Amino acid sequence: MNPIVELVDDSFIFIMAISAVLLIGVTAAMIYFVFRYSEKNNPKPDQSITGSTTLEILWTVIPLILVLAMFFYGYAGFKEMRNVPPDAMVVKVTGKMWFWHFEYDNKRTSDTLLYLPEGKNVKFLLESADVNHSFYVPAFRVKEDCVPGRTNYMWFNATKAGTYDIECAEYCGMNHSYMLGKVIIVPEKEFLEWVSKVEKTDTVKTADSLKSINIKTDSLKTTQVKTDTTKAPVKKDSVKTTPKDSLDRVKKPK
Ligand SMILES: [Cu+2]
Repeated sequence: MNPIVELVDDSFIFIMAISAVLLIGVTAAMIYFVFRYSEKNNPKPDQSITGSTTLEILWTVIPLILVLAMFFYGYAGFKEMRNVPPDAMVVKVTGKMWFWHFEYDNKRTSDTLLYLPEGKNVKFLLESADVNHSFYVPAFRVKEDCVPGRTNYMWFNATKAGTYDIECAEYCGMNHSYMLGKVIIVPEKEFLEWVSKVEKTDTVKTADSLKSINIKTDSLKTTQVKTDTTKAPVKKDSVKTTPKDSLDRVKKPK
Protein backbone atom coordinates (compact mmCIF):
# COMPACT_ATOMS: atom_id res chain seq x y z
CA MET A 1 0.00 0.00 0.00
CA ASN A 2 1.09 3.52 -0.73
CA PRO A 3 -0.24 5.80 2.04
CA ILE A 4 1.41 8.92 0.56
CA VAL A 5 -1.12 9.34 -2.28
CA GLU A 6 -4.10 9.31 0.10
CA LEU A 7 -2.47 11.63 2.63
CA VAL A 8 -1.52 14.17 -0.02
CA ASP A 9 -4.95 14.03 -1.66
CA ASP A 10 -6.73 14.32 1.69
CA SER A 11 -4.77 17.41 2.74
CA PHE A 12 -5.26 18.93 -0.73
CA ILE A 13 -9.05 18.41 -0.59
CA PHE A 14 -9.15 19.67 3.01
CA ILE A 15 -7.31 22.91 2.14
CA MET A 16 -9.37 23.35 -1.04
CA ALA A 17 -12.64 22.91 0.89
CA ILE A 18 -11.63 25.48 3.53
CA SER A 19 -10.54 27.90 0.78
CA ALA A 20 -13.85 27.44 -1.09
CA VAL A 21 -15.94 28.05 2.06
CA LEU A 22 -13.88 31.16 2.89
CA LEU A 23 -14.10 32.49 -0.67
CA ILE A 24 -17.88 32.08 -0.79
CA GLY A 25 -18.30 33.47 2.75
CA VAL A 26 -16.10 36.54 2.19
CA THR A 27 -17.68 37.30 -1.20
CA ALA A 28 -21.23 36.94 0.17
CA ALA A 29 -20.45 39.16 3.19
CA MET A 30 -18.83 41.75 0.94
CA ILE A 31 -21.85 41.90 -1.41
CA TYR A 32 -24.24 42.12 1.58
CA PHE A 33 -22.24 44.96 3.17
CA VAL A 34 -22.07 46.89 -0.09
CA PHE A 35 -25.89 47.16 -0.15
CA ARG A 36 -26.66 47.13 3.58
CA TYR A 37 -24.19 49.91 4.48
CA SER A 38 -24.27 51.96 1.28
CA GLU A 39 -24.40 55.75 1.57
CA LYS A 40 -27.74 55.68 -0.22
CA ASN A 41 -29.35 53.50 2.47
CA ASN A 42 -27.52 55.23 5.33
CA PRO A 43 -27.26 58.97 4.70
CA LYS A 44 -26.11 59.48 8.29
CA PRO A 45 -23.16 57.23 9.27
CA ASP A 46 -23.83 55.07 12.35
CA GLN A 47 -21.04 55.76 14.86
CA SER A 48 -22.43 53.65 17.70
CA ILE A 49 -20.16 50.59 16.95
CA THR A 50 -16.86 50.97 18.79
CA GLY A 51 -15.60 47.37 18.84
CA SER A 52 -16.48 43.81 19.79
CA THR A 53 -14.20 41.62 21.90
CA THR A 54 -16.27 38.51 21.07
CA LEU A 55 -15.89 39.10 17.33
CA GLU A 56 -12.17 39.79 17.64
CA ILE A 57 -11.62 36.56 19.58
CA LEU A 58 -13.70 34.62 17.04
CA TRP A 59 -11.86 35.91 13.98
CA THR A 60 -8.55 35.14 15.65
CA VAL A 61 -9.34 31.71 17.06
CA ILE A 62 -11.27 30.22 14.10
CA PRO A 63 -8.53 30.92 11.50
CA LEU A 64 -5.92 29.72 14.00
CA ILE A 65 -7.73 26.39 14.37
CA LEU A 66 -8.08 26.07 10.58
CA VAL A 67 -4.41 26.84 9.94
CA LEU A 68 -3.30 24.39 12.66
CA ALA A 69 -5.56 21.70 11.15
CA MET A 70 -3.94 22.32 7.75
CA PHE A 71 -0.51 22.04 9.35
CA PHE A 72 -1.30 18.74 11.04
CA TYR A 73 -2.79 17.30 7.84
CA GLY A 74 0.27 18.40 5.90
CA TYR A 75 2.66 17.15 8.57
CA ALA A 76 1.02 13.70 8.60
CA GLY A 77 1.81 13.36 4.88
CA PHE A 78 5.29 14.85 5.24
CA LYS A 79 6.16 12.43 8.07
CA GLU A 80 5.11 9.49 5.92
CA MET A 81 7.15 10.80 2.99
CA ARG A 82 10.34 11.10 5.06
CA ASN A 83 9.82 7.80 6.84
CA VAL A 84 11.25 5.23 4.43
CA PRO A 85 10.26 1.59 5.09
CA PRO A 86 13.41 -0.40 6.00
CA ASP A 87 12.73 -3.04 3.34
CA ALA A 88 12.76 -0.51 0.48
CA MET A 89 14.83 -1.32 -2.58
CA VAL A 90 17.23 1.51 -3.51
CA VAL A 91 17.49 3.26 -6.87
CA LYS A 92 19.96 6.08 -7.46
CA VAL A 93 18.48 8.91 -9.51
CA THR A 94 20.76 11.48 -11.11
CA GLY A 95 19.40 14.58 -12.77
CA LYS A 96 21.52 15.76 -15.69
CA MET A 97 20.96 18.54 -18.19
CA TRP A 98 18.54 17.35 -19.55
CA PHE A 99 17.58 13.76 -18.76
CA TRP A 100 17.18 11.37 -15.84
CA HIS A 101 19.74 8.65 -15.15
CA PHE A 102 18.86 5.65 -12.97
CA GLU A 103 21.16 3.17 -11.26
CA TYR A 104 19.94 -0.01 -9.57
CA ASP A 105 21.52 -2.01 -6.73
CA ASN A 106 23.39 -4.31 -9.12
CA LYS A 107 24.83 -1.33 -11.06
CA ARG A 108 22.35 -1.87 -13.89
CA THR A 109 21.56 1.55 -15.32
CA SER A 110 18.96 3.15 -17.57
CA ASP A 111 18.19 6.60 -18.87
CA THR A 112 14.77 8.27 -19.03
CA LEU A 113 12.90 4.98 -18.41
CA LEU A 114 12.66 3.86 -14.79
CA TYR A 115 11.67 0.21 -14.36
CA LEU A 116 10.15 -0.78 -11.03
CA PRO A 117 8.51 -3.87 -9.55
CA GLU A 118 4.80 -3.69 -8.73
CA GLY A 119 3.85 -3.37 -5.07
CA LYS A 120 7.40 -2.82 -3.77
CA ASN A 121 8.69 0.00 -1.59
CA VAL A 122 11.36 1.92 -3.46
CA LYS A 123 13.76 4.46 -1.99
CA PHE A 124 15.31 6.97 -4.37
CA LEU A 125 18.67 8.57 -3.68
CA LEU A 126 18.54 11.86 -5.51
CA GLU A 127 21.61 13.54 -6.91
CA SER A 128 22.49 16.05 -9.58
CA ALA A 129 25.40 16.05 -12.00
CA ASP A 130 25.20 19.75 -12.77
CA VAL A 131 22.46 22.17 -11.66
CA ASN A 132 19.36 21.95 -9.47
CA HIS A 133 16.65 19.61 -10.76
CA SER A 134 13.51 18.30 -9.10
CA PHE A 135 12.41 14.68 -9.47
CA TYR A 136 8.63 14.74 -9.77
CA VAL A 137 6.26 11.79 -10.25
CA PRO A 138 2.75 13.32 -10.20
CA ALA A 139 0.91 9.97 -10.07
CA PHE A 140 2.68 9.13 -6.79
CA ARG A 141 2.39 12.67 -5.39
CA VAL A 142 6.10 12.94 -4.68
CA LYS A 143 8.61 15.61 -5.63
CA GLU A 144 12.09 16.23 -4.25
CA ASP A 145 15.00 18.41 -5.31
CA CYS A 146 18.22 17.06 -6.80
CA VAL A 147 20.96 19.40 -5.62
CA PRO A 148 24.61 19.18 -6.75
CA GLY A 149 26.93 17.93 -4.01
CA ARG A 150 24.09 16.62 -1.86
CA THR A 151 22.12 13.38 -1.68
CA ASN A 152 18.42 13.84 -1.07
CA TYR A 153 15.90 11.02 -0.82
CA MET A 154 12.25 10.09 -1.25
CA TRP A 155 10.26 6.90 -1.53
CA PHE A 156 7.01 5.45 -2.81
CA ASN A 157 5.27 2.17 -3.34
CA ALA A 158 4.35 1.50 -6.93
CA THR A 159 1.03 -0.17 -6.27
CA LYS A 160 -0.36 -0.55 -9.77
CA ALA A 161 1.41 -1.81 -12.90
CA GLY A 162 1.46 0.77 -15.65
CA THR A 163 3.37 3.70 -17.10
CA TYR A 164 3.57 7.00 -15.27
CA ASP A 165 5.12 10.37 -16.07
CA ILE A 166 8.37 11.72 -14.63
CA GLU A 167 8.94 15.44 -14.83
CA CYS A 168 11.59 17.90 -13.77
CA ALA A 169 9.96 20.48 -11.52
CA GLU A 170 12.89 22.87 -11.14
CA TYR A 171 13.82 25.14 -14.03
CA CYS A 172 17.25 23.87 -15.09
CA GLY A 173 18.05 25.52 -18.41
CA MET A 174 17.18 25.45 -22.09
CA ASN A 175 15.71 21.93 -22.34
CA HIS A 176 14.07 21.82 -18.90
CA SER A 177 10.62 21.27 -20.40
CA TYR A 178 11.94 18.26 -22.36
CA MET A 179 13.42 16.65 -19.25
CA LEU A 180 10.72 14.00 -19.16
CA GLY A 181 10.77 10.33 -18.34
CA LYS A 182 8.53 7.37 -17.62
CA VAL A 183 8.15 5.07 -14.63
CA ILE A 184 7.33 1.64 -15.98
CA ILE A 185 5.87 -0.58 -13.29
CA VAL A 186 5.87 -4.26 -14.11
CA PRO A 187 5.22 -7.47 -12.11
CA GLU A 188 8.19 -8.31 -9.86
CA LYS A 189 9.22 -11.37 -11.91
CA GLU A 190 9.44 -9.29 -15.06
CA PHE A 191 11.41 -6.61 -13.25
CA LEU A 192 13.92 -9.11 -11.86
CA GLU A 193 14.43 -10.51 -15.36
CA TRP A 194 15.03 -7.02 -16.73
CA VAL A 195 17.33 -5.84 -13.96
CA SER A 196 19.48 -8.97 -13.98
CA LYS A 197 20.55 -8.77 -17.61
CA VAL A 198 22.25 -6.02 -19.52
CA GLU A 199 20.71 -6.18 -22.96
CA LYS A 200 22.38 -4.76 -25.99
CA THR A 201 19.05 -3.36 -27.17
CA ASP A 202 18.69 -1.37 -23.96
CA THR A 203 22.08 0.23 -24.28
CA VAL A 204 21.27 1.01 -27.92
CA LYS A 205 17.96 2.48 -26.83
CA THR A 206 19.53 4.66 -24.18
CA ALA A 207 22.32 5.71 -26.52
CA ASP A 208 19.72 6.67 -29.09
CA SER A 209 17.66 8.62 -26.60
CA LEU A 210 20.83 10.35 -25.45
CA LYS A 211 21.76 11.12 -29.03
CA SER A 212 18.40 12.71 -29.68
CA ILE A 213 18.79 14.75 -26.50
CA ASN A 214 22.32 15.75 -27.53
CA ILE A 215 21.08 16.74 -30.97
CA LYS A 216 18.44 18.89 -29.37
CA THR A 217 20.90 20.61 -27.09
CA ASP A 218 23.43 21.03 -29.89
CA SER A 219 20.87 22.59 -32.16
CA LEU A 220 19.85 24.89 -29.35
CA LYS A 221 23.46 25.73 -28.68
CA THR A 222 24.03 26.63 -32.33
CA THR A 223 20.92 28.77 -32.42
CA GLN A 224 22.18 30.45 -29.28
CA VAL A 225 25.50 31.16 -30.99
CA LYS A 226 23.63 32.35 -34.06
CA THR A 227 21.46 34.70 -32.10
CA ASP A 228 24.57 35.94 -30.36
CA THR A 229 26.30 36.65 -33.67
CA THR A 230 23.17 38.27 -35.06
CA LYS A 231 22.90 40.34 -31.94
CA ALA A 232 26.48 41.55 -32.28
CA PRO A 233 26.16 42.99 -35.85
CA VAL A 234 22.83 44.53 -34.90
CA LYS A 235 24.58 46.32 -32.09
CA LYS A 236 27.35 47.42 -34.43
CA ASP A 237 24.78 48.54 -37.01
CA SER A 238 22.81 50.41 -34.47
CA VAL A 239 26.01 52.05 -33.34
CA LYS A 240 26.84 52.89 -36.95
CA THR A 241 23.36 54.02 -37.87
CA THR A 242 22.93 56.32 -34.95
CA PRO A 243 25.75 58.63 -35.97
CA LYS A 244 24.50 58.46 -39.59
CA ASP A 245 20.98 59.22 -38.50
CA SER A 246 22.16 62.03 -36.39
CA LEU A 247 24.19 63.30 -39.34
CA ASP A 248 21.12 62.99 -41.60
CA ARG A 249 19.09 64.82 -39.08
CA VAL A 250 21.70 67.50 -38.99
CA LYS A 251 21.89 67.62 -42.79
CA LYS A 252 18.15 67.61 -43.48
CA PRO A 253 17.30 70.87 -41.79
CA LYS A 254 20.17 72.50 -43.68
CU1 LIG B 1 14.45 20.98 -15.02
